[in-house]
Amino acid sequence: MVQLYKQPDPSTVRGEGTEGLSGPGANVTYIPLSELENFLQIHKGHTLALLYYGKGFKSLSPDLYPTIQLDLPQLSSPPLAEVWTSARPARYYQEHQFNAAMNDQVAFGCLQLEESGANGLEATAYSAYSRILRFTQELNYPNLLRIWNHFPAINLKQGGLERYQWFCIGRHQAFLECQVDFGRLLPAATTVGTSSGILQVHFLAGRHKGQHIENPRQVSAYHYPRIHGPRSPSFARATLEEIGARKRLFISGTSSIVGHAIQHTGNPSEQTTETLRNLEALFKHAGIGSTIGIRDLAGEGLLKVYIRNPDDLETVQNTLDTRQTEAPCILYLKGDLCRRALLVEIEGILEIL
Ligand code: 3EB
Repeated sequence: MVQLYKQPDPSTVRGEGTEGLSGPGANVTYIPLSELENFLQIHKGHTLALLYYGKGFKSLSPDLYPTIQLDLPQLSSPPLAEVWTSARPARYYQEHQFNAAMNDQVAFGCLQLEESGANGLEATAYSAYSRILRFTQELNYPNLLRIWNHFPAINLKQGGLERYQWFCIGRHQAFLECQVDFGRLLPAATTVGTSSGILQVHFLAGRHKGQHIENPRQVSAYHYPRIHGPRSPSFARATLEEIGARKRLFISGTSSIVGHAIQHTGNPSEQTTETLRNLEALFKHAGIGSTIGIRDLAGEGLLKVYIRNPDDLETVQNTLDTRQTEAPCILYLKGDLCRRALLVEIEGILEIL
């Protein structure tokens, strides 16, 4: 059985935010809500973004930095928040529906857009991506490293297509206009449906290049055949960031898809195991780890596990063998995955030492 390894004592990554402790670029950690206020105090002026998962949080921040509340209910406890910080002091940027925080190496940005007009989600996704691409060019963070997309009713059919497919069309069009080869352009991503809200897109971009990696067990998403939608999903399976001595792998939402077909319909345990096989193949292909399990990878990581049906939580946890992990390193979230038959999806950030 593949076991997910444990994150080292978080106190070692909660220091004063010096480069030695927390690395260049951006740092990310999950913090129990009970410790959040203190953590934000310590990182005053160095916070890049704050993410809440679920509903009804009272924001602690003065909203200088992107604060994002995603209606992806947490299935495990204690409830956690996700905080991105910077060793160097952060600068902040704001325009209509768009917040960003940056240092001299990376920018973390967030767009929150109401769907409007006849084309709704397609046009809104196009607008979001056009603005992100313009922002990253103009402020000189031209390399996208990681993107997350969230919107409600992702599997709902509207005008002959599912909303996810409309989203893919708008996103694809914006990337197409860059006139850059998709294999070099597209970063790791996640697209998971929320229970409520508007279109929320957040991203990390850098002055340094990321290396985008595909999975030999899976057809590249940007080459998916048209049976999955008129425009293919625009993302890489992973992006490897190298900044100074730091190496970090941003792993896209990964699920029980081999080739381009879903495996194990209706079986959450098998889907989880298939997902782990995909992750192992990805790691091997990226030259980190091999046939060994995730837990054997040196370093530390953060994982998000999205589950469609909360009743599957225990099954998924048992299959991952993480029930004993008293980890603030795994967030279990209820989310709607972009194809109806998908029951579980795993994404992660692995620090490679
Ligand atoms: C898949 O492999 C599963 O459209 O941004 C995973 C990660 C998935 C990102 C996206 C979709 C996306 O096709 C779905």
